[in-house]
Amino acid sequence: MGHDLRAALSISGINAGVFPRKSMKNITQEPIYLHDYQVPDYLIDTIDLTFELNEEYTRVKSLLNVMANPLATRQDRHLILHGEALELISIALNNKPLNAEQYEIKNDKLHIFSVPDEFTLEIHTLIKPQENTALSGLYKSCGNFCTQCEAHGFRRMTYFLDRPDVMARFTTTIIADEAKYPVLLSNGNLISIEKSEDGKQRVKWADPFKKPCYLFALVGGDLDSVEDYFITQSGRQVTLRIYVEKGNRDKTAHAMEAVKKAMRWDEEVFGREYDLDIYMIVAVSDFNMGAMENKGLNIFNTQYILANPETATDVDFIHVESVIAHEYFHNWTGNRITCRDWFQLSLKEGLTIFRDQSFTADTTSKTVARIQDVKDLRQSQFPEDAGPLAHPVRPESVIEINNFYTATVYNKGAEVIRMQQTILGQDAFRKGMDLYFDRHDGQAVTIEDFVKAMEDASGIDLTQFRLWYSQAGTPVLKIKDEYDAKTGNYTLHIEQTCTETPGQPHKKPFHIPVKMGLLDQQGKELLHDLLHIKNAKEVFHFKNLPSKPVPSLLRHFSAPVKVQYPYTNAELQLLMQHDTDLFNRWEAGQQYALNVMLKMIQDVHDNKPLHVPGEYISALNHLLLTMQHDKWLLAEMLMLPTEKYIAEYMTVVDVDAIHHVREVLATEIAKQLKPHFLTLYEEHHDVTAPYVFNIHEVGKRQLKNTCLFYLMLLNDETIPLGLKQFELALKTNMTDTMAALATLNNIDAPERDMALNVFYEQWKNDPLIVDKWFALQASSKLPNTLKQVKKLLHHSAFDIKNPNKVYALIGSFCNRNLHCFHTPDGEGYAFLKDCVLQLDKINPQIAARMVKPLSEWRRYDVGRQHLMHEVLEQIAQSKNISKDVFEIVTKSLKKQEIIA
Ligand code: B3K
Ligand code: ZN
Repeated sequence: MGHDLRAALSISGINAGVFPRKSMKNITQEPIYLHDYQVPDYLIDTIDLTFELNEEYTRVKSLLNVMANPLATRQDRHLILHGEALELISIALNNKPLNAEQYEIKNDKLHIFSVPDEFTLEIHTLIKPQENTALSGLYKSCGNFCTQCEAHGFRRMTYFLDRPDVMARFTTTIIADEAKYPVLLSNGNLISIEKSEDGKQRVKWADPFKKPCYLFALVGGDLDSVEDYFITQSGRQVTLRIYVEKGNRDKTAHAMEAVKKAMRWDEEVFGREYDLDIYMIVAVSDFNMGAMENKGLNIFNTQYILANPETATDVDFIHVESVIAHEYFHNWTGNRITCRDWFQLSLKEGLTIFRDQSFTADTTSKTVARIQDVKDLRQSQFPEDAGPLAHPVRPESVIEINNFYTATVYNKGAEVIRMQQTILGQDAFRKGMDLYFDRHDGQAVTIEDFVKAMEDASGIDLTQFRLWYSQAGTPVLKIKDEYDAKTGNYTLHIEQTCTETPGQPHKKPFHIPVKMGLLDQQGKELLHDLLHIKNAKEVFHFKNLPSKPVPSLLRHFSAPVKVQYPYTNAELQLLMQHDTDLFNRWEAGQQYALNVMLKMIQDVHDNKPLHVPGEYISALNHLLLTMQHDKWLLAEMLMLPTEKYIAEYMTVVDVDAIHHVREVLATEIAKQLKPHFLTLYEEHHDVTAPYVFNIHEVGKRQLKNTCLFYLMLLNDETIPLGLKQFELALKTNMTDTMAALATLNNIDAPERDMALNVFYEQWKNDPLIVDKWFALQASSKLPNTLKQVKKLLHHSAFDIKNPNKVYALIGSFCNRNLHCFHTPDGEGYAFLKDCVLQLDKINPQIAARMVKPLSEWRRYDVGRQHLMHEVLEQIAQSKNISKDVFEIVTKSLKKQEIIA
């Protein structure tokens, strides 16, 4: 969800004569440090904004009530405000215009000299939203004005103290041509609407809650809307309104239900009620991330609002719900209580991810939701933690804060909250949350304040636990055991280690909560427990066990660590079938598949013939016969670990061997279990049933489509099956359409092109579906995929200024298509370099995100290392690269040795 612009690059198209272009000299590529934090010298009590929206320029008037901060330590009397790419028209202090000697603009800062203790400041600026391609600050999307202020977008509209610990009360007046922009929105409650004879409309909003400027939002456009209401637990009626671009009203029902579901859940589970009279969501097509939690006026990427059976898949439906829940939950964890500084980002993001994960677990499938959390963490956070961009959940230094909206801050941050819940227990954790809300409502606070509330509410000492916030890297637990048949004593030896990460060569032991259980050889649970690992080495004794047990370790993934325990295949099979912890059943299956594939990769390296063990196929066979009561989980258990996850287990990533072996194994599974897959497919494929979104139906569809995936690997008489599903579902059921098309996408046959063309013709007017079409082609395993991707860059539907299109086409290829991206000739790397350099001039945030796959260069063979290193160097040496890209690239290159 994820996901502003930095200073130095010129904002494309801004008139160099009027708007100052910055020279390289002004770029501050120096890091800022957490330990340098100081309270603001001045506070802003109120801000009264007026936006006059025009086609050529937007005029912003800002009236501030400023006062010296009694807690500040600085002695001089200068007020320093942030501002970027602004044309300053005038400044007046206590109603008197300032002359040129009284202020100075330098390095994106406005210095006002010798100010009094309390004063008003009126600032007029001009901006050009229509030319803002960085999508930070005020910009235009499909003709409508909208904003994105987190982290540093507000300073691109007016001069202000753009830091989260400066919280002000906002009133906003928007003036615009009523015919063009009938909808004018901002935070808080609507105060007045005035219409004038010149066709202009003047709308005033006031937000009663103090907030940092990153939570400011403004929308001006011609939008459709749907309205509903919610009665809160205390009986207040809240108006709910979702605004969408014209013609999309029929795709908002699911989102509206999700809002109500999230509101109810937060009341029931955390006792948190909504606080304004209206809650508005606006969905826009051009957005850098998933969505933004602006107070009372969330702005969303259309991707996370628009959904109906014809246009959205099961996974889209689930994402809409969880992103809506996430942004809504921010109202308490982020808005009412915000971050003191951006180093504390995980205070709101880790906590809010934890809250949305808990919501999804409660409202869908607890096990599948957890599987998804863990897959996300392993796919994106583990590699980050193991590479040159590794940073603690609370980073200590940052060049560009927008580079820190990472899987570590978000997903590992959520795991750190989850571990506190596990250590304290549900009840004490809830008391800790209540205390946190009571103590800090209306404040900008730190991660330390959060942990302290947890400690105070529970009486549990979290001193050692705090290391999870300051030490980077994924800890590894090496676990060994022994059983004494004479005494019945069983012993677990657990050793924790954590490898070096940038700036942190040595790690102290973490406090790791390990949920575990012991099963007997028949699969019966003997006991379960929560072990606290606090030292580098720990020993746990279990008495009176009748026979050597099988340990079920790290149940429900109770800590973000890697476990190494020498399971036999028979033990893994036992866990797959009997573990009372359903997450660990899945985990055992993944471990089993991984063992099989790693052995096969070794065989490839040793030039030995590949062999798929019969017991593994039998284990899957057994699943198919016994797990049908939980179809969604069964579907998950039938899926092999991704190529990226397998790569995590290799010292030198061999992309070709990984790809080959995974294909061989999947095809063998398909061959041997074909009759089962066919039967299950037929049983669950009901073409006449209308699409319904509930967990039962999702489970059925996921299972059926997993069967289809395997059957289509057989490349034989099953192809018509996929084609038929594609044709029947095309206009009514996007889940089934995409599942079928995804299988055809990897087959080098005329049916593939035909289906892709039919799909495009059917859906070419729906941009989100065209994104699916781009993403699919970029994910194809076929050897000409890069050529195809390059061709698609010139397709009329592709637009490099639209982040969704960039993610779909370039992102899918470079991030997810390991096999095709890493061809040994380095063509994929050169392609990515060209894209990054082009994107950096348009939207540095997106460019910095795209360049990340190259940071993992040390993981590959010497040939690929050289090629990846070379393109990183070329990017680093390109003229005028943004601070965003600069930070990622220089950190990636830092240790320049090539590891053979
Ligand atoms: N808080 C925003 C992220 C803003 C990213 C700025 N580069 C979305 C979210 O996490 O809810
Ligand atoms: Zn968030």
